[in-house]
Amino acid sequence: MRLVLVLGDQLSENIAALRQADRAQDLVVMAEVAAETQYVPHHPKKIAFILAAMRKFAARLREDGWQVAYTRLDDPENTGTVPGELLRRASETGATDVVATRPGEWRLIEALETVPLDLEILEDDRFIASHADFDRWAEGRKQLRMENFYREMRRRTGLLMEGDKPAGGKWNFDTENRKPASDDMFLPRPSRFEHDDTVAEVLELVETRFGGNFGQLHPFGLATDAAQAEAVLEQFIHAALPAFGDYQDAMLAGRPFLYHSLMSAYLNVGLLDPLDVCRRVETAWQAGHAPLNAAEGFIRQIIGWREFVRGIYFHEGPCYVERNELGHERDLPALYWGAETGMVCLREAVAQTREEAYAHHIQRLMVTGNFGLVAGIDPAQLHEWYLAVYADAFEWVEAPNTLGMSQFADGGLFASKPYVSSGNYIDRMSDYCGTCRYSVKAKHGDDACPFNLLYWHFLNRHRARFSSNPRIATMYRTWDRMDAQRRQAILHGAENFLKKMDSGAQV
Ligand code: FAD
Ligand code: DLZ
Ligand code: SF4
Repeated sequence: MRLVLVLGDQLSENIAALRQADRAQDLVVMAEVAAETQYVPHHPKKIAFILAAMRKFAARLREDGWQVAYTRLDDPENTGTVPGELLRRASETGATDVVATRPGEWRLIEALETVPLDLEILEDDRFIASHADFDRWAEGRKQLRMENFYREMRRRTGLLMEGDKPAGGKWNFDTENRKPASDDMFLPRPSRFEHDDTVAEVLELVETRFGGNFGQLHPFGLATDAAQAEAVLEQFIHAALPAFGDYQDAMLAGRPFLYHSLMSAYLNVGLLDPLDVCRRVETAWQAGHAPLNAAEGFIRQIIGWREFVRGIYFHEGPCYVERNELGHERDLPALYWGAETGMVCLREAVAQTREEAYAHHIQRLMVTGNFGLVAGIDPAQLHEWYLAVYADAFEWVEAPNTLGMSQFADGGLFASKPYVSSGNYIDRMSDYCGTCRYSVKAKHGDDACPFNLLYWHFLNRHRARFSSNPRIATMYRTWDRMDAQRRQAILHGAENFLKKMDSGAQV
């Protein structure tokens, strides 16, 4: 008999370890453990989602004839860690061999490697590019750019290809995907699921144990099994995909989901298969149900960005998460944990994160991420925040997005410029600024939008690094052309704002 480890984000019947196992003889080990539920203060919705999905997956495996040793969080014998549970099951059964699928975090890979059992770790092949594929692609390249990698993935999968040419004659339709939304638009309602007995039981457990963590547990309507996740996919293709491309970057107060797919959490834990999802989206385009800019934009996020950031995470190794090339050391301000703020964009992004354990990409990148970068917040603290608060957050995908794409903490390994902006960008893409206590039009002075001040403060303090970057050199020329008094007023305003925020006062 062998032990077959299945982790909380490996909930696919097709996962490598299960494919290699023998259902007549082997024992599947699944465990809810303190170490995984506490390594960051996860949002209660995220914990409930994962534990409920684990319990339902274990039940399904049993129905399919597998033997499953399942540890519940409140099991008195629970050792509290994944390696501990493997050792406990080994001593109960006399098994010495373990087969596992490679975890998505170095932390857990390293912990597993210390287990004194005969452990075979298989590659997680739910991804299109293996680690070797990515390393081969990256080798010898001066710059690691998603766009080049994405084209290879298009060729490899044949998605949206006409022979060896991209469908529609272009690889990327991003320039068509930047429409701001208006609040009288018809928006699809996201699927919400009734609580079955498993979900109800898990919600009680999570309420008791993790009710004090940042985040609202109720109302809870996430999908917790493959059939429900499939319903989310169907609903997305039917109702949201046609407008997905156009409004991908838009933000509206009180409308957290817009035309986004809400699929990241389901993809990341294994309830949906990424290639299957992309093929279904391609079919919708072929059938004339969605325009090419929507289908291409969506498929690029999955076979492009998702695969690419995973490649980066494993290519760079465990120390990636410690990088801080810009030397940012400011503590994460309390507003990220819901302290009152007059900045409507941040208040909205944080409030919906607290309610939904979800924010869409532009909110993560251009609101909470942008603020972190221009304010000089310690990227390690931001990394921990993003890892904790989103239901889809696992280090392989969260860390490169936070440290690399959003915070430039890896020195621009794959981002060609830092994602910083003044308030103008947020104003163009959202309806936030109209009700804000700050004025997005004011460039300095007490009422000036903090992004307008901090944007220049950032460029000024990192001049040596960025002034020769062709993608932002023009901004330095604009700065240099401003009269000295105005520059002084902006920098002074930014310093005052940061001082106030650091003192704990409301900003
Ligand atoms: P949609 O907008 O509908 O996009 C479709 C799918 O494409 C997503 O479900 C996701 O699987 C994939 N995708 C899109 N963008 C990315 C990306 N940049 N990297 C990887 N996959 C992508 N995504 C996570 O899955 N987990 C994270 O922990 C995470 N942390 C992030 C942190 C920061 C600072 C930033 C800027 C982005 C982060 N992202 C993360 C990427 C992206 O924001 C989310 O995947 C997306 O918002 C999820 O919502 P959705 O499913 O509605 O996506
Ligand atoms: C995120 C998470 C949580 C909250 N709880 C568990 C758990 O109790 N048991 C488990 O096997 N996995 C859990 N996970 C997912 C793991 O943290 C995830 O497998 C690793 O971070 C690797 O990606
Ligand atoms: Fe955000 Fe500035 Fe707009 Fe206020 S004015 S919502 S702080 S961008």
